[in-house]
Amino acid sequence: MGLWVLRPPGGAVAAPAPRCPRAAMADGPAPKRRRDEAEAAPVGSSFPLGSVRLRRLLRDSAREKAAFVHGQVVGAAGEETDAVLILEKTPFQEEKIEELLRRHGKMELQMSNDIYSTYRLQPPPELSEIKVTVVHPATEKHLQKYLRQEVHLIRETWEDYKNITLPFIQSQSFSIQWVYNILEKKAEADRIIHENPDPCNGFVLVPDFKWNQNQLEDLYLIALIHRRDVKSLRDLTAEHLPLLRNILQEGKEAITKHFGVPGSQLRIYLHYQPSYYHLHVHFTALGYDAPGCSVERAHLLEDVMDNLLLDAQHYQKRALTFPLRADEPLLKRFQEAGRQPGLLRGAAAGGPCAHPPSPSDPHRGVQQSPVCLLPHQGMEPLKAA
Ligand code: M7G
Repeated sequence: MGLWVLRPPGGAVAAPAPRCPRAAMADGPAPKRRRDEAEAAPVGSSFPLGSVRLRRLLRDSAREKAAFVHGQVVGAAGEETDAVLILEKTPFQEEKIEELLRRHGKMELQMSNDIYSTYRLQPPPELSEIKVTVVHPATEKHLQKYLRQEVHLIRETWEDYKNITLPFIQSQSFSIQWVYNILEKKAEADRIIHENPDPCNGFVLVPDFKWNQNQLEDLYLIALIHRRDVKSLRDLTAEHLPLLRNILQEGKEAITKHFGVPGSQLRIYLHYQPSYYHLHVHFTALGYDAPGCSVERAHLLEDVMDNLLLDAQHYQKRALTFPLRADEPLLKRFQEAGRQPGLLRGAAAGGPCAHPPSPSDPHRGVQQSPVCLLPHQGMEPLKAA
């Protein structure tokens, strides 16, 4: 996958190759390189925005002031490739507000009522920046990721993980070349905020590409671990506690030092499921309602560490809940395995309440959710959006 970064990469010093003992739970071969990686543009090259043809609007958000666009890029030989463009109006910066009020262009009254009035204001170009995130060439999976869709909750037992999720992510997950580029200082080297170079218990802390670093309100950084054998929360055991401790302590210290934000104002968490299966930890400003920070996806790092202290195999025993978009292939796999009964109106998949209880999901066998309808309440499977 090609990602256009705003600044050229810094010194390309390769990090030492991690030589950790293979994690007990990190099964399966490393994901294969795919076609989209091979075709990605060299890191740091600029993107031909002007030649993009608009295919469709995947999603827009009035609240986030963002549009997710499917575009097509026409190459020199006339070949067409897909791209995802995310266009976002950037947050206000306090020190620029006065300038904006003084130097605005046209100001048009929209409505006035008693002491209330609204206007349409045209700011000078340099104060009306738009952040553009480009994914090119984009895969079908990228297009799906940003397409507005219905979302459903999955409750995944450890057995589900081994039998359904793991084989799926080994065959289909997003390329993590961008992560290796950061770890090997081939991209974003000049953005690194902190690094612990230890191959087993070290990590790199960089600003997330969702954050433009102009204001602290939406502060967002990610810690990417050096070792390459931990895909997600599911692989974590007590063996990883020193690594997690380093991320927590050094990550907080580095952010306080660089940005003046105290640890008590940081939300530090992992996603399950992540989009990218190379373990990473999210650091966001506590006051920022970051995408993916809700209870069905975010797991606070300190809670994860406590769970591992109490039981080294906690994440290889318990059931985990996560959201999936309606037409994600993983959802289909759960449905095919009869493990997403709540999606079916009626007992088409053997009945929503018919599963025997599982050791890692005490709720299984019990009526699970409000969409777990009785047979007479509706017979049609829900169609994917
Ligand atoms: P995730 O939990 O795997 O998936 O988080 P999500 O994208 O669905 O949240 C991966 C995180 O890495 C996200 O917060 C992304 O914004 C961030 N990210 C993704 N890419 C491709 C890049 C990148 O190239 N550079 C940086 N700095 N961050 C990225």
